[in-house]
Amino acid sequence: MSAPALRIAVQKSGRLAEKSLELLEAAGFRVMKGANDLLYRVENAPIDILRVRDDDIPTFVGDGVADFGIVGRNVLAETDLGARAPGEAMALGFGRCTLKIAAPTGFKYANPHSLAGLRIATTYPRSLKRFLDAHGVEAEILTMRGAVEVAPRLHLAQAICDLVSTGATLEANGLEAYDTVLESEAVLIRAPKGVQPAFADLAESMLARFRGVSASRGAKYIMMNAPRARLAEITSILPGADAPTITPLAGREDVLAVHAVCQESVFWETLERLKGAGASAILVLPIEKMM
Ligand code: PRT
Ligand code: ZN
Repeated sequence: MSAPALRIAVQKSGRLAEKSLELLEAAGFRVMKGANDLLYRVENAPIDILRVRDDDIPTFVGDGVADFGIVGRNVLAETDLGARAPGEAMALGFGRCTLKIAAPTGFKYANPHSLAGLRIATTYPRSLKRFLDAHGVEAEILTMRGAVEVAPRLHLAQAICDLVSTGATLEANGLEAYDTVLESEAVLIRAPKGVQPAFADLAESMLARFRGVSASRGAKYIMMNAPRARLAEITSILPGADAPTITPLAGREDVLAVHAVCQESVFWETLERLKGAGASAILVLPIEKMM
């Protein structure tokens, strides 16, 4: 028997596997990739990482076999666990994709009612059914295990409902995307009855660190000198910054130093606009940690 630990279920191999371990590492948990393929340990905290098929993660968490799980929102939405359904604790910002309605190019799609009476192939029958019901559309759902994108060409269905990220798969199959059924990304899910009491504090700290990792990913620290007279204009250009720090510069009455955390991307255009507004010595720095 292993020592008690907080248990997190992650995908063993696939699109989310590596990024899930990277998140734990970025949060300061040193993952030991031991001989046991199904279970990794964390060296510096009592955390066990269960490595499983992504489809099994909601059930593991729902049943309390794991306290947390990292899985695509699309998989969580498709699992029907009733009262045992895990809750989404936080969105993690990777594994982004969209569950879309698609049909052969040239299909006259106006709105969901264009699907009435048709047959739609998908590996996401529950999510599709919810979408159709929400729009009061009656259509036949053909559940497949994979290769949904070939269904129209084989005359198995007139439309499909599938995950799209770059759109290359749709294009290669002569299909075009229309309505969005679900916006997905990797999410942290937690057991409905809460974590094991002995690990409640550890769980809280892990969540706070994950939030910090997610927040710091796109964020930048920006510093510049700004003419006092144009301060309002300059701070209004800063993307996603609340309350910048403004400090005087030694021996300069007319110029101030402006420091701010920008939550959104800082583009070259932003820097050009700042310069245009009189800012100088502009520095943009990555942020490693944030809490
Ligand atoms: O073995 P296991 O069951 O664990 O893995 P899996 O094969 O079921 O899942 P995997 O590893 O393929 O995907 C895991 C999760 O990654 C999914 O549940 C999504 O949340 C997320 N994700 C992000 C994607 C995509 N992007 C994606 N593009 N999952 C699948 N796709 C497929 C899509 O189904 C389609 O066939 O990629 C194709 C489309 O990609 P584009 O780039 O051509 O549009
Ligand atoms: Zn799967």
